[in-house]
This record gives sequence, C-alpha cells and structure tokens, in this order.
Amino acid sequence: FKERIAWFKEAKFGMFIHFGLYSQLGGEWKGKDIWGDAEWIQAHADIPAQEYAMLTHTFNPKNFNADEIAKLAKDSGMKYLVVTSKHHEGFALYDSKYTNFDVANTPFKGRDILKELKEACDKNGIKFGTYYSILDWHHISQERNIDGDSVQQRWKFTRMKLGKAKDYETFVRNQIKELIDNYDTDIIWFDGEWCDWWTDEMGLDLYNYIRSLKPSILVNNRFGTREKFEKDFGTPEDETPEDLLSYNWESCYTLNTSWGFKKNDHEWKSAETVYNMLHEINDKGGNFLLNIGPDGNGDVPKESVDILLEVGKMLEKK
Ligand code: FUL
Repeated sequence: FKERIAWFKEAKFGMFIHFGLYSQLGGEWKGKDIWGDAEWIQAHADIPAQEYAMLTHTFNPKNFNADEIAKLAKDSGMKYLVVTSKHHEGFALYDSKYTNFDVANTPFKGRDILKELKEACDKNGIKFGTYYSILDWHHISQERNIDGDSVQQRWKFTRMKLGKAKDYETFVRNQIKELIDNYDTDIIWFDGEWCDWWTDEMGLDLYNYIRSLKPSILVNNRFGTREKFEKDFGTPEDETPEDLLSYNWESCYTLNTSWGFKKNDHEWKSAETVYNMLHEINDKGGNFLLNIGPDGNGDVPKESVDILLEVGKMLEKK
C-alpha cells in the first residue's frame, strides 16, 4: 500500500473539476436563482429526469480547452486532477457504451472530454483521476424517493426500483471499467454512496473488482460508509481535520461556495487564503484537492484562473 500511495502523498495539491449538464445553467432554472450547490440544481429545483435530459440538446462547451486546464493545474503547483466523469445527474462526460446519456449524444459529439483531459495531463506531467457518483438521477433503476419529507431528501436518497439493484451494480462496474480501460485513470473518486440500497458489501466488492483491473489504482473511501473505511484515503469535505489522522486523507474545497459553475456565486477565496490552507493541510499530512467549475461554454471562470495562478507564483517564490 505504501508504494501504491507514494505518488499521491508526494503530490500534495490537486485540481478538482466539476463539469456536467448543470454547468450550462449556472445555478438558474427558468429565470430563478436556485439555492445551494449548482450541480444539485436538478434536486433543488425538483426537475423531472426527462425535462433535465433536454439539457443534452444544448451541451456544447466549444471553448473547453483541456490543455489550458492541465497547464493551469501545473502552473498553480498542482500535481494531479480529478474530474467528474459522472455526477449525481448521471450524465457521462465521456463516450460510454453503456448509456446514451453521455457527451457523444450532444452537439459536442466527436469530442471526448475525458480523453482530451487525460492526454493533456500526460503531456503536462499531471496525474489523471476520475470522480464517479453512485447516486444516479438518470439511471432507470432509481427514482426520486416520494417518501422523503423534503424536496432535497427525495432526491438525495433515491429509491431503488424492485429487482433493479443488480442491474445497476453491473452498470457501475461497466462504466468504471471504461474509465480504467479507455482513460487509464489513476484515481476513482467515489461519491453519492449514502443511499440505503447501496451496501458496504457492494462497495467492497466493487473496490476489489477495481483493484483487480488495475492494482496500482487509488480509490477514495466513499465506496462505502465513509467512517468505516480509511483506505485508500479519507475525504474530509469543506473542512480540515483538527487532529492528526492515522490514515491518509485529502481535504476537498471549492474556490467559491459551489462545486458546479454558479453565475451568482462571487464568494471567492483569496490567493492568500488558498496558500495558507494548502500549508495547513499539508503540514497536517493531508492533500488539498481544490475545485474549479467551468461554465457551459467550457470556460474556467476568470476569477478561478487568477487566484490559482497567483497561488502558483506564491509557491514558486518559496
Ligand atoms: C458531495 C457532492 O454531493 C457534491 O455535489 C460535490 O460533488 C462534493 C465534492 O461531494 O458529496
């Protein structure tokens, strides 16, 4: 294990990228500002899956420039990157054989975001990782949980349709295998494991399957109950642990307050804040995964670019 995680420990600083259909909306639905994280807009505005799926017709991030993003990571002192291959919305940012709900069925077809990023990372000496949500608002196996007592609860804890769990497990395996076979991903960064139909046993089986496909890969602890699993690394979110931890970990934060692009979110952290956070986290033995959310055109918000480049300069001076 020590050998497998060595590059990660050394890397210390990485880039998180939240990008998906929601990036087009920028936190607004039908002219209204929707509260909360912009990648949760389907839940918070209670948008039915079919209506949400119409966003594939307009997904066309023409300005998406993987090379610029990988270079930005490098110039900011980052050594790896983790991109949302599929967030809770269920949309695959790559051409997946197992669903039509993917980039190949949008006006952006012919380009594969993961492929472009993977190649740009290789070129720039950045390790490539992929986020994958177990919770899936599009897959037919799951539906909004009508018993939930708030809109958010209904979407956060989906209901597994009777007899469909096995199909979904197979679907997840197939997609993860694509991430390994086609993009040689170095990290599987799970999320959305909290629904009651997803058990620790399923998570562990999946973990072992992934390791059998690529023994050197790293998997975060969100394949099952987070508190139970330390390996391969823990994932404090929006927080830095107070005490020193006995296991490997990575704190993730975003540059403003939303992970996905949000037009009206102007609460940017300063370069100095980011720099200090990085030092605090690293001093405590953790990694820092810092998020950018490109907009619907594929542009990284100028504020993010400026802050990150400034951090890069501060690190160089040291
Ligand atoms: C959370 C997700 O629900 C958020 O949307 C975001 O991806 C964050 C990093 O993890 O659990």
